Amino acid sequence: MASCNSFFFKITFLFMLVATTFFINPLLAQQHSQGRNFISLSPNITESDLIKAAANVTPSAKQLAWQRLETTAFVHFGTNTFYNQEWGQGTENPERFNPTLLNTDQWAKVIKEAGFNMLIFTCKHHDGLCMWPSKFTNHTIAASPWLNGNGDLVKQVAESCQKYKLKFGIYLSPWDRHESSYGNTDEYNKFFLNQLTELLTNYGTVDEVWFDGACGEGANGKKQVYDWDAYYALIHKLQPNAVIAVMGPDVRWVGTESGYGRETEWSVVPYAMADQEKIAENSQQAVSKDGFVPTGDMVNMDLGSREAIKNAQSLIWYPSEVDVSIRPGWFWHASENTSVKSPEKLLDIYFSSVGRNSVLLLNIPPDTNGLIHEADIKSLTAWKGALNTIFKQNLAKASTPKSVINKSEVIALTDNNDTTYWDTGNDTTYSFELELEKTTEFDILLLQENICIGQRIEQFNLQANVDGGWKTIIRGTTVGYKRLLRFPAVKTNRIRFTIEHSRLAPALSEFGLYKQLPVVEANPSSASFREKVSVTLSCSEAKADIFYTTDGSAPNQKSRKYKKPFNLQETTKLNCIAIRKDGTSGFLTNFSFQKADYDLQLLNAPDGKYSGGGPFGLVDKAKGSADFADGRWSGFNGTDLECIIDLGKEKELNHFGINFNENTKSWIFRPQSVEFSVSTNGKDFETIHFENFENPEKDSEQIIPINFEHLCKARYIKVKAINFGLLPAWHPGKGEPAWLFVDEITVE
Ligand code: FUL
Repeated sequence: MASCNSFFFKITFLFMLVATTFFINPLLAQQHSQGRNFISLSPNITESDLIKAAANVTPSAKQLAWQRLETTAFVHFGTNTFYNQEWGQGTENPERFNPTLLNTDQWAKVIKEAGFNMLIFTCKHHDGLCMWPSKFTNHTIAASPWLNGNGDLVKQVAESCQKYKLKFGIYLSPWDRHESSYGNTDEYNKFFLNQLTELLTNYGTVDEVWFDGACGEGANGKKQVYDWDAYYALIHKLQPNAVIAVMGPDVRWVGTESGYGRETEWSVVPYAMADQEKIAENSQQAVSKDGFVPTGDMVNMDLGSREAIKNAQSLIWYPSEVDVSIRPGWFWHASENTSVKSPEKLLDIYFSSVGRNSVLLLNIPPDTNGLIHEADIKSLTAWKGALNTIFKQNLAKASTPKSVINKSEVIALTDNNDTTYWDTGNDTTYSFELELEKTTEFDILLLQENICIGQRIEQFNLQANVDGGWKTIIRGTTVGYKRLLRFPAVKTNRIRFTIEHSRLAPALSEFGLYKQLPVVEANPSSASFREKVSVTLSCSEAKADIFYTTDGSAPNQKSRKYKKPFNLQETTKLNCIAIRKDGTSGFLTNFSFQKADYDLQLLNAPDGKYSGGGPFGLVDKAKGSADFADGRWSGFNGTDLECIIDLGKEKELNHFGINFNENTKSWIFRPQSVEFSVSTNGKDFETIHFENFENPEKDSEQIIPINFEHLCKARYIKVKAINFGLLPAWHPGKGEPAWLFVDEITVE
């Protein structure tokens, strides 16, 4: 077993060797005086010396402390909260800022209990209203009714952080849409430095300063040139241990605001990556929903591979931070109370941020009362509970070394200490075998490198001995501070871990095997039915029991236990949970089943991918949402909708309606026309409504509702919507067939 300190000499020596070929840039050496996080390279450097140099770039002490925080919280709160907007104009009236129940202890408590280690507060967003009574402008909360203008919100947040043992960070937007000096470069820089000085001197220790890249026009229409070097120098002087993030030298913006980092994430990158201009250009990219979408420079997929650093003039330790909001927006909006990210989504984000060598910065915005909303707390609590359950016990802990490593190295690898590690020395084979305490099922691999030494692992794999043979379970690239990988569950008592490629000898500090939460699945997972539907439940873990309710309440061990398939005869919200013998449980999962009031015959079936829950989905009273993939919409690819509803008997009717979903970027267009006709015998139909649609001339995303009144008596209603046809000339998919998306036909 080796430790960070005992290795210090080895590393110092290596560094001295490296330093004969490379030299330290004096300016940056000063900026990063606490670690060897910057190396300047000679232009004639050989490839192998370059790799050695890269392997020896290490985090500064403050970068290391920051990385170990793993999860940090953002709190966006200010004028925008009260104006129900994301970006203020700078003209907002401070009178509107009045959070009557504001309680920063509640923020800190919620954030601490959800496992976060730091809180970063938006002291001033782009609108310019300061959340502290700055002496350098009148545009502050002193001009608001909150606490009769005597409040200092930054002070309250800093004190609550101290009380709940959270580190404290500040967000101060350089872009200020209110301040009249903005755009008069020198004058505004002085103003900004004055504000920074207030924040860095009056509120105790500041651990992170978060600068955004936005640099828009000021109130006077001029563009400001920020004096970053002066800002950094001031921070170094007043709060030397604070990391400067995003538009700063210590912490790199991952490149998207989706919550998903790169699979291959290097903390050692060419120094050009720290170029503020490039960060600024890209930091206002559109939010991507599904993962990492690279769009250039800072947001390239590959920032630190051998290829990416090949022509670097200098290398820097510049680790990634993944910022994302728990809601669609950064500020609180009542309309988003129903779109708070689910605990499952937060867990996925955790695996894709912390588990990809990044620190997670999750935004949790308080509401207009000044409190974190219960919807966010509910999701955070379930997420934290899931993390506690999953990572409670390392299943590799009590294993026996079978080759290469010894017992004390197994202990080092499973002691939850990122500085004790498997010292591979000068070996070129980095592979070990372990016999697990017993035959075990696992589906998560956790790896950590001792980054005090550098980031070195380039490729690895995990194998399991199954049925007497070795089977590769998972292969990955970088590890860095922490890497988490999920894979289909495997059952074995023998595993082999191999580092296939590494820059110099790797220093693996943690190796863990874990099990994901049990998941309940329903077949069908949703349906619209006429008489009844038979539902089969299954669980990803054979030994866990499934409990369910049909009355909307949350199931627990006292609820009905699933034994065999059952029928549902009414519209039902089926809530399920899997509970293990030890009492730990998976997430609550819900499935919905809708009973349709009428028979419906579809003359033309929708596409299998968008069947809308079956034909009855069109009349099941469950309207499709704005999300065309929510399972409720029936999608017709190039074809028309034509259906006949049978009410069972003749009825007096007066209201009819139908909704279309238009999402032209996804090739979904409104119909050319829609026609309703009625009949008493199912043969002779009379048209009661016909409507043509204008062609869209640009991209559009909307639900198009058609409603009309017509008094009549009928048993059968025929609805026909003619597909848009081929995509128009302005569309990237021009000439291809359009989709027609329909949900909920109403007849009353
Ligand atoms: C962005 C800002 O424009 C957003 O409003 C938010 O503060 C986010 C964290 O950074 O660039």
